[in-house]
Amino acid sequence: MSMLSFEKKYRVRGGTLIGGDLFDFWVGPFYVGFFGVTTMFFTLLGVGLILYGAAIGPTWNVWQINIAPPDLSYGLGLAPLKEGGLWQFITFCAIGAFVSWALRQAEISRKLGMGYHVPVAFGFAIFAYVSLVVIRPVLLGAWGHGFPYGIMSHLDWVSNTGYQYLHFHYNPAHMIAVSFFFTTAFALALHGGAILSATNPRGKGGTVKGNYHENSFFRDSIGYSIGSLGIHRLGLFLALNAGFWSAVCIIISGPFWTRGWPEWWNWWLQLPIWG
Ligand code: 07D
Ligand code: 07D
Ligand code: U10
Repeated sequence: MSMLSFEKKYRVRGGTLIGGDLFDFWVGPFYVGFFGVTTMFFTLLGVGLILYGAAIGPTWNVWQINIAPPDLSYGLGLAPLKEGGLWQFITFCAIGAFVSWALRQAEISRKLGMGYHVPVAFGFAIFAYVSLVVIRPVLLGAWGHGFPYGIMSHLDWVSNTGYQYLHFHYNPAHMIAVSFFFTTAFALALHGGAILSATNPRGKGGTVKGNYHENSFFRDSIGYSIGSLGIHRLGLFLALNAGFWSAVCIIISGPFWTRGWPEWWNWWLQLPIWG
């Protein structure tokens, strides 16, 4: 919850990208701003359309609700509402809401005189989503290649799409993305462990340790410490790469490689060095 007693001095006017003073205020703990209003607008409209889609669908079971993209035969055209048009409308609202959210983060960063690292990072997540529902479908020539909106149905899509390429684990960009996801979790565990172990000394009355001890721990154990700012740079780098290579792995599947992914590795067998 917000701590208004000392947060007041951080609630400064200005720094808005658009709208001047018009929406430059807070509601409870939330900064509003022009992009807060557009976030709310797209979110309410999008959620309303999902509820409408559920209402005209066969089930209210939250796991089974499904709003499917249009049939491939509609290509890149607009489909009637009940035949995928809803999905198209919801996709538009989702992108509107996500981009508004990133711009609201940028306005808050400006107000606080901070860098744009957080909105840039969220931009990578938006890129991954857009790669699934806009970039790849456009490259393949039909909105029907987007994933359906539903908790279980989107899992079916991932599985089906994966098996279309026989064995998705052989997709080299998928390998890079997966390795970055694993490394991100590993780095976060090391960092969480290092900070907590330094601030929670063993035994009652022990002194809280800091930077030097954290550095020494990693020098003693692996011969090198990346440092306390460095680990945050590395964390951001790893996480952004996880999202980036995910987007790459799905964009290349279909538009740039149509056969099974295991076959891609034939280049290795065809190297001239095998004689
Ligand atoms: C913990 C932050 C909180 C966010 C949460 C998600 C909704 C959806 C909508 C009923 C880490 C809120 C959920 C608003 C409700 C309707 C219509 C973030 C945290 C708690 N997936 N996915 C999940 C989304 C894709 C995949 C869970 C979204 C791709 C697999 C949740 C998107 C592919 C598995 C969910 C998206 C894919 C999941 C938990 C968008 C490849 C699971 C998510 C907008 C990326 C896991 C039943 C989580 C699961 C899961 C949401 C896209 C694969 C429902 C919003 C198409 C393999 N996904 N997903 O914790 O249990 O994220 O599924 O792109 O196993 Mg998914
Ligand atoms: C897209 C989410 C963006 C979210 C946004 C925000 C809200 C608001 C509100 C909570 C990208 C949404 C916010 C809605 C919520 C409130 C209040 C994130 C996105 C903008 N795979 N695979 C990946 C692994 C297999 C396949 C990525 C592992 C099988 C396909 C990642 C394994 C086959 C696709 C990954 C494995 C297969 C992927 C997902 C193991 C199936 C994709 C992460 C151990 C038979 C997808 C861009 C991601 C992709 C993807 C990991 C197995 C198929 C690298 C670890 C072999 C078809 N897989 N996979 O992208 O790249 O996050 O999407 O087996 O399309 Mg895979
Ligand atoms: C980090 C860190 C660090 C910290 C940290 C953290 C990273 C340095 C110092 C942060 C980390 C944590 C707290 C840990 C937990 C976090 C996670 C596990 C990540 C996942 C997070 C969640 C699941 C929570 C998600 C919650 C969200 C997104 C909040 C939801 C909020 C809303 C729905 C409201 C958003 C507000 C908006 C958009 C603007 C304000 C608007 C209002 C208040 C509503 C009023 C509306 C208006 C005035 C506009 C009206 C709208 C109009 C007119 C349109 C209407 C149109 C129609 C058509 C109807 O590194 O260490 O510690 O803590």
